[in-house]
Amino acid sequence: MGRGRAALLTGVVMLTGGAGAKAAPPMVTVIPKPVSVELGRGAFAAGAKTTLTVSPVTSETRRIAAELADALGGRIGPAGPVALELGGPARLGDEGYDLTVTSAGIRLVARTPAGLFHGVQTLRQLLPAGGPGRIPAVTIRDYPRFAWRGAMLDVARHFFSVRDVRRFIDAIAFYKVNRLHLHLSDDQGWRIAIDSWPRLATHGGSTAVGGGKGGYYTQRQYSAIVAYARSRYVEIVPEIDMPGHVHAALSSYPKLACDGKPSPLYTGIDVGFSSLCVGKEATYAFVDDVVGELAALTPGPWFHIGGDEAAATKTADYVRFVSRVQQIVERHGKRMIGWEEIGRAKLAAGTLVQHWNVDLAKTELSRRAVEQGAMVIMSPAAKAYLDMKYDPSTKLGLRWAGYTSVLDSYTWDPGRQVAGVGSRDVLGVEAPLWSETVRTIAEVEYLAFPRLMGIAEIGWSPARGRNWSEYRLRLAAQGPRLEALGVNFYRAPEVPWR
Ligand code: TNX
Repeated sequence: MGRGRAALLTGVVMLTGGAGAKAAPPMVTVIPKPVSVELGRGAFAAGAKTTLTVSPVTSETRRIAAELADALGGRIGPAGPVALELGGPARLGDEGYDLTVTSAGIRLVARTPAGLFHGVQTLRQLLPAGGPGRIPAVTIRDYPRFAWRGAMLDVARHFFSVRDVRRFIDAIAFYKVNRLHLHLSDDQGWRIAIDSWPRLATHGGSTAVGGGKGGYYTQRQYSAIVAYARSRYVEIVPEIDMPGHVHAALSSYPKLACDGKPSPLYTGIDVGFSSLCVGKEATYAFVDDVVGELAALTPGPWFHIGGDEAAATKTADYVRFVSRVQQIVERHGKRMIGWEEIGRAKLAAGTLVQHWNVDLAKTELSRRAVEQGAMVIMSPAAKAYLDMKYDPSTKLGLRWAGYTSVLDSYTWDPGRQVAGVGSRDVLGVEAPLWSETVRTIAEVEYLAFPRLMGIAEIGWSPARGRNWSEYRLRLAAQGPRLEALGVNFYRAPEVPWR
């Protein structure tokens, strides 16, 4: 299978079919697949003497250039064969880049630092796994199909340290994922310090599923995550789940429950049994304080209010609650996001709704949100839920939405999930990782990789030109890269791993 050339240039594979199949041209192994790729002749050999220039020089563009210098084994200098430039054409949009590699040099052009950053990730994937070396001569034009390419980490069922989250951010940014949604509260744990309601974290954060010790982020730690994510062009989207999934908050402040009765913390994995008391004013003072503090710590424009599986809240109460909370979120300068159930309420235009349910009878909720002017983030559970088991032999994970193979998670289109919700209504895709069964970041990675890479590609690459038989070869070539990065992953049997 073209081993000769692949051995020379690790960023390239020959995509020939089985015996008798027509030879296809060689293809770079980059994920997500760029919009257009033309391979040239030869390669650029990067080494210790390679110098990079960057223009204009700002602390931000220098930081991006320094990352590339590090990957190439070179350094930033006043002149040299590798050039990073802002000021690209409008067609590149907010995140696109043009990349030209010849045997003489590299030119990377974008309109924004984010575009330069994405181009650097492409270059990292064109280098040999784990070290400097030769980059194939290539011309790439690239920009995303969707603005929102997200991952979600449930830090409530099990808690993950700042270090773990940073590590996850590094891995997702390598595949041009640009949102990290943090599910910060649930029945089993409250994971963010709120100064005006301190027991949420100190009591509500003190355990986890299975009864472990839990944990929470101080506001300073949360800000450090936000800043680190920004430096990788990943925007943090905070979620406080309400009016259901709130047992940890009710146990911390019993007055938020309708019966006002104290209750012990919960460490099981049931859903749908807790509710804030929609009729009490204290509830809205609480929501206002929590949204206010967290919004002030979050530079991104969104605030996710959850809103899923509120089985312990009457429908009329739910609808009333969501419209009041929507006003609170707006007052704190954010745009509201909710799981698809918020489609039952009256929504302001510009709201985002996150589609997740596999139950076809309920998909009309996302459509109802769209009819009110909302846009959709697509996270269909049977395709995009990273906590579903791969197959019957997978030990971690759940299976309520079915087994989700690497093939399943790659072969779907965000514009064809819900009747009445087309590509135009879709802002992008997101892959949630619920953590009932995962306790360590290595376990998170095992479920996320490689499925998240396919979802990143669905979010970034044009639908035309994507197909599994070609993707699996590019994916196989990413194995050594994930190893070099120290990212744990599942060696799915349907992929011919190198
Ligand atoms: C459903 S999907 C949930 C979560 C669970 C998850 C487990 C959604 C919005 N809610 O509370 O953790 O299933 O897969």
